[in-house]
Amino acid sequence: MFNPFTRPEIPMLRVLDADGRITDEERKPPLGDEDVLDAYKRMLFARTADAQCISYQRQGRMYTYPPNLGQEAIAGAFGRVIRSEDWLVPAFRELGAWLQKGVRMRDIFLLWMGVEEGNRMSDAPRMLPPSVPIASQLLHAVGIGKAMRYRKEEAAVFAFVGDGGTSTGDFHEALNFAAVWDVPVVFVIQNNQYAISVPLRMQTRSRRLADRADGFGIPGIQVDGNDFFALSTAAMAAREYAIEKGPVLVEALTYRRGAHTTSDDPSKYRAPEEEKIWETRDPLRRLRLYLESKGLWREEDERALVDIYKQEIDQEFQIAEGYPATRPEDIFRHAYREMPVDLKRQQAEFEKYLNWKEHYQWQS
Ligand SMILES: Cc1ncc(C[n+]2csc(CCOP(=O)(O)OP(=O)(O)O)c2C)c(N)n1
Repeated sequence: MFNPFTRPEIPMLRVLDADGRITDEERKPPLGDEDVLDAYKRMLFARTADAQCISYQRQGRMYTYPPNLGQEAIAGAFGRVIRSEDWLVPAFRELGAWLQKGVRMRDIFLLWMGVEEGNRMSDAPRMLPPSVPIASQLLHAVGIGKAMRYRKEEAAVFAFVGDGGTSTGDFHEALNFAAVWDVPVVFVIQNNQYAISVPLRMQTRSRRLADRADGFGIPGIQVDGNDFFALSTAAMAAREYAIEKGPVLVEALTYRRGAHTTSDDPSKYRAPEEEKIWETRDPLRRLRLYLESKGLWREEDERALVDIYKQEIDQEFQIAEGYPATRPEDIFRHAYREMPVDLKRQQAEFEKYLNWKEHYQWQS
């Protein structure tokens, strides 16, 4: 019997297999060997910086950090495509894209040290600060896109969100109005399959998050989020489409190999077998195997470069550590030019509490 409710399965975009072999020559992005090598090095830098961040946090020198391990190809590929005239609207787990936009490591350290200046990202024009309230940034992205259309700018907005973020009202409101206004926004979902401890299957019945695009009347695609080549092809096409026509949704299917943040322990909610499977699909490993097979990269190159990167990153960390520490009143600054009465009251109360705490600690 005819079943009107069945829909065909649309394959995920993939170009590079887990062993670093090209499986779809036609969809390979137009990048030369030098470009691919450069992209790999940038991803390697991001991975090295990521590991250093976790180490600094563990030494008590940084408050918190959200690891990127396993997701670097997404930021690596999109970061290459995002131009200086484009806007980058981040969530908080796209380190490689921030770096390619021009953010300095010292600002990233300041950010996670709780120093407000880190949020300014002064070396990265057209980038918003990271957004901890998940998916709220998508509304800002749509507003920026509308302004760009109004000013007839030939550029795009790249807005990132996690799979958990797609369960929010903000996600739906943003995509709906993006579609209605034809704004030039590329929405990138980093589907790492977990929102902290909540797996995707407990958040949605959608087969693929990319399918959500249909409901908004915009194109959507699911891409292998550990495949630098497929991601690059999708990113280039998405930018072009967004500028010419309107918003697009890219779901990059990946896996967060590390913890949600340095305050999380994934062994409480994930099986080691699952983690092992995704280790074999690691995005850097895949691209490295590709480069090695072409004689463009050797293990010695990697070791030497990681040593250089570590030193570079450490120098930046020392600069960040040299900044004056955050003062309690900084928490209340930066949001308003004239602080409203209720916030002033909160600040006074907080100062009273700190005085009390200091006195109490001295006594005990
Ligand atoms: C509006 C809002 N609700 C809840 C939280 C608490 N929270 C922080 S991260 C997170 C999960 C985010 O998951 P996802 O969007 O998949 O991104 P990921 O952390 O996996 O990169 C939640 C619920 C928050 N930051 N903001």
